[in-house]
Amino acid sequence: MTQKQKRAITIQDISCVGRCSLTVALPILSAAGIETVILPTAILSTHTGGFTGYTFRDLTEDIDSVCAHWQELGIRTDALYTGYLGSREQQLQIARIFDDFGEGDPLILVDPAMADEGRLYPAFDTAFARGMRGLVAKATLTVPNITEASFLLDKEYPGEDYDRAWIEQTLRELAALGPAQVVLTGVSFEAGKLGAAAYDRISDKTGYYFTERIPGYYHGTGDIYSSALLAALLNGKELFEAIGVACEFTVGAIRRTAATGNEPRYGVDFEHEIGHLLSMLGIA
Ligand code: PXL
Repeated sequence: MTQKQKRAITIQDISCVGRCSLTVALPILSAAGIETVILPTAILSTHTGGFTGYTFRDLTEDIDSVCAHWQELGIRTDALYTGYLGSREQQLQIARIFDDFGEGDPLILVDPAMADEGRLYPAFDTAFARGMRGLVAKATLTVPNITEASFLLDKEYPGEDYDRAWIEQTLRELAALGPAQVVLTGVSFEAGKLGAAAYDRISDKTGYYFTERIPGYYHGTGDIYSSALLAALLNGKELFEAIGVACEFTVGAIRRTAATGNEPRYGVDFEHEIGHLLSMLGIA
């Protein structure tokens, strides 16, 4: 018998140009066979990294009524997935949505998309970063980069100056905030290699996956990573395998973009990697 199709609700902004947040989550999850319900939190002409003059329409006022309608319809979900959010108020709203759609114990993935390279994104302040901790506390899985982990834990950002012990301690501290599973992205212990570290609190296991490091800063790759990770988990991969699938997919998209010389602020060519993702998931 064919399995019942999985459903995910993803809550993030629409950056119309720049391949991040919903414009990557929706195609990646859909291609992986997951019915993807979207809850846009804001509409921007572009994302906020590397562009100036972008428009921003906040959709906070619409969120509660959209969810009320879904509740009337009895919508249930296998996963809730949040990324870039517009405001502190949205963090509180979304914490309530996690409760409202909590029936059946869905996987709750909170990607605390708010910072990179030691700095918060332009729209955010430390109150927002502190608020993100409250949302992470309600997650079953969180996927921060090292900068985000530092903000979540009020630790000094280590730059490149960390070791295995620091990573494993940080994974445990993040899990102690609430989520049983944690994936840290952007981890590197040797020149030319970059990857992810994962921790599962229930089994007390840690795992790593590394690929080639392609020099440069590419926008939206955190969102691509989290979306592919969720696609892998909802297709039955266990955490330590899923981190590798997401790494290979993301680096493949970066490699293609680096080869063309396209401007990194427009995001990476994940579209041509979708076939690769589906073959890694064994569904094409
Ligand atoms: O997660 C990346 C992202 C998503 N959405 C918006 C952003 C960014 C990163 O800068 O600005 C609006």
